Amino acid sequence: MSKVVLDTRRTALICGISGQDGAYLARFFIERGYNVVGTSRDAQVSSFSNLIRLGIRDQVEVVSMAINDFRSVLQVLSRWNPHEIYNLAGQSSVGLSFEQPVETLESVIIGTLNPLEGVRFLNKNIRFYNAGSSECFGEAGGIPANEDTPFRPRSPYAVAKSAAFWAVANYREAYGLYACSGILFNHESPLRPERFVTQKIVRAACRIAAGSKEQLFLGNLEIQRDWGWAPEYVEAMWRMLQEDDFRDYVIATGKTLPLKDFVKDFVEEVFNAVGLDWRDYVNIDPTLMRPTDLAVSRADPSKAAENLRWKAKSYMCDVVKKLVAAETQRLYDV
Ligand code: GDR
Repeated sequence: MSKVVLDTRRTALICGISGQDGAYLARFFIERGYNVVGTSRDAQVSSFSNLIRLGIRDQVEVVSMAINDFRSVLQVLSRWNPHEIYNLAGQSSVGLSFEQPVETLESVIIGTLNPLEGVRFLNKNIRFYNAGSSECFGEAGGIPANEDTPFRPRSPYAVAKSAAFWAVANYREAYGLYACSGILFNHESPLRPERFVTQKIVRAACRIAAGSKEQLFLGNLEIQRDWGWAPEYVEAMWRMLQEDDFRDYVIATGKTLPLKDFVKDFVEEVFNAVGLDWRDYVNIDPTLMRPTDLAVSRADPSKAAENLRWKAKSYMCDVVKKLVAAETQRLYDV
């Protein structure tokens, strides 16, 4: 007689598992014994290269879900009945949002409302994490932004993320949902595509060091960012959902220095790490500049340290070292 084995593990549903954060979050949960279900718009054609790179593809159940289609969201929630949902889906490039504003607003705003509605409709005890963004703060005048800093979004992406943030806050207040947003500052890893500036710089510098004759074209170098290490940041997401008091948190290193941490400093660190002088290879291409950009992005993550007991361990220099080491290894492996 066959025995029915009940799976008593907690189930985490990761919406948007193909991206950098989805992959690291999946690995974090697997290490903690969770049952991990990940969604992608069409799971049959997705390559899930990030899950493969982390060696966890076969430990994750992947399912198709179009997050901007309520029926699709409802079906997945009913079928898998997750304890925790992490909404990391939606268009995530600020630069691309200027070219695709409608897709950005739809995928982020409708893509947040649909799972919120699904939770409200099916099971209000499901805990819901939403990926917020430091872009919502806009230009905060050089003052480190915290949870009380007003939003002044300056891109279609930031407008969308701000609306999604307030939708989450409203569902928490109006319907008592266990829902919150992490307002994450930039967090990097080798899993990022070259669309983002850190991997664009690292991959080009490593190729040049390996003999490529190319030049690197960048937009605005006079931009300051708070750069952290993505694998550390996914733990903060999880910690937020383990709290009884549901609230939103700024997640960042908080360590930007007034005269450091600009794109040009990042470029210099990377080229130094591979033994090259960046001035010989980097050119400015004005077409890569955004119609509006944030010159300075500084964070005050002290609430996360206090309440979540979470602190970033890697700062910009550590991030550069790890990215260069990973890319050098990758080039060596291929
Ligand atoms: P960002 O990341 O917009 O901060 O959003 P990105 O790496 O795209 O840009 C960082 C800064 O570098 C400047 N820059 C360039 N950017 C790109 N992509 N390519 C270039 O050639 C280039 N040259 C200069 C940009 O103008 C920008 O100021 C990231 C994303 O992960 C979001 O999803 C997330 O919400 C925020 O971080 C916090």
